Amino acid sequence: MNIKIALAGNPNSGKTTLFNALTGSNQFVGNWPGVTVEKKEGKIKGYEGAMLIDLPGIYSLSPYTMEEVVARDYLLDERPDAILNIVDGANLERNLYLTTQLTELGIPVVVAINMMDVVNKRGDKININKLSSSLGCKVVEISALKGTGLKEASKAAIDAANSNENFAAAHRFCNNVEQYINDISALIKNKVSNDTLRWHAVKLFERDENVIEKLKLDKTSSDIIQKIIKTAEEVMNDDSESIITGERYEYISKIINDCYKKANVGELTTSDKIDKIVTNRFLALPIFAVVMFIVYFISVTTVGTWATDWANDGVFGDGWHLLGIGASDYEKAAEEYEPYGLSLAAFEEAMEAQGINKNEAENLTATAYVYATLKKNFQ
Ligand code: BGO
Repeated sequence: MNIKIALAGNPNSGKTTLFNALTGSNQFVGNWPGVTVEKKEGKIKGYEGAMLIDLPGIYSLSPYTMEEVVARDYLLDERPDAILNIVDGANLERNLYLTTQLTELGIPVVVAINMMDVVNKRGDKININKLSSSLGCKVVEISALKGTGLKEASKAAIDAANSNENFAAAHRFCNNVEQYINDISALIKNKVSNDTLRWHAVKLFERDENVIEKLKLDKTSSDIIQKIIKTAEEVMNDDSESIITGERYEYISKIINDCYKKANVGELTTSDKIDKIVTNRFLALPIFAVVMFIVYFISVTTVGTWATDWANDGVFGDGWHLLGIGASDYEKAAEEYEPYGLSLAAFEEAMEAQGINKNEAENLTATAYVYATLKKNFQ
């Protein structure tokens, strides 16, 4: 049994932690072809022949970043047997955007809701069964950090990879958009595999340049697709990409309403409470001014003065004294030199009174200098 499972998820969703936990030390690190994006593969522990491929962390399957292009090219061209989609349960709404796109690829998807330790600590509840039926795929709860639910996640991914059933997304756009997608699908059905038909149709509707370039459609089909998109944009009063994005978020927000129950609905977190005060339209500027004054005050008095004095006198002046260490030696030596310093100052004062330039005095011998001083005094 040789199966390939792609691990996909948002940056910071815990993908690396999960990858390391599932593969242990069975890892191979390289680069994705032609780009400097790191590629990691590893054998899943306990499943000989099951390879986990760590895709770059991405927020969507758009063609805007190198990571997104690498991930979607892999999913479309290599066709892994399953996708293990790691989702940050503490930020479910944002993370599910990618999930809505992954489920359109015709590849079996298993969603692993990570950070369940954080979700449980907050007292929030996720209805896994409802979420699973809304997304149309298996959903498991895990904590990659604590190591909980990992066996269930890897088993679910292996089962999905071995299932020979066709995988189809549960999500449907509104009737109008579905009609436009179906019309585009009819035009390209001979150009792409049945599995990826819906994904390609959605991408063409969004005017995805990479897909347009790859499919190399004839002029008639391209013109018809452009007409479909223009009609959609006129009817729905928005550009086609925003129409799809808006529809996805509407679907996600319905899922969140149905499946996610917050423990402290309406209660503000500490961070929210602070935000409410410091971003208040009347208080924000005075608070900013007070903070800036405090920063200025501290930097020119107290801490600032201590630091400057220590740097000037300690580091660059009298010698290196850290927290007084070595200071007593310095003070003893300074005491010994003090009479010489005072004598020198008195001597220089006398020279000045006699109109003798200090620079000239350095060129005179002591006798000559004393003679010159006396002579001046008695003339
Ligand atoms: C730091 N639970 C909790 N609580 N945290 C988790 C879990 C989980 O189940 N899974 C992952 N994390 P990555 P990507 C960190 O690194 O795997 C944490 O980008 C820190 N680091 O430990 O790197 C994980 O690969 C200092 O946290 O994610 C990591 O997807 C303070 O989520 C972070 C706090 O995991 C991202 C956290 C110096």
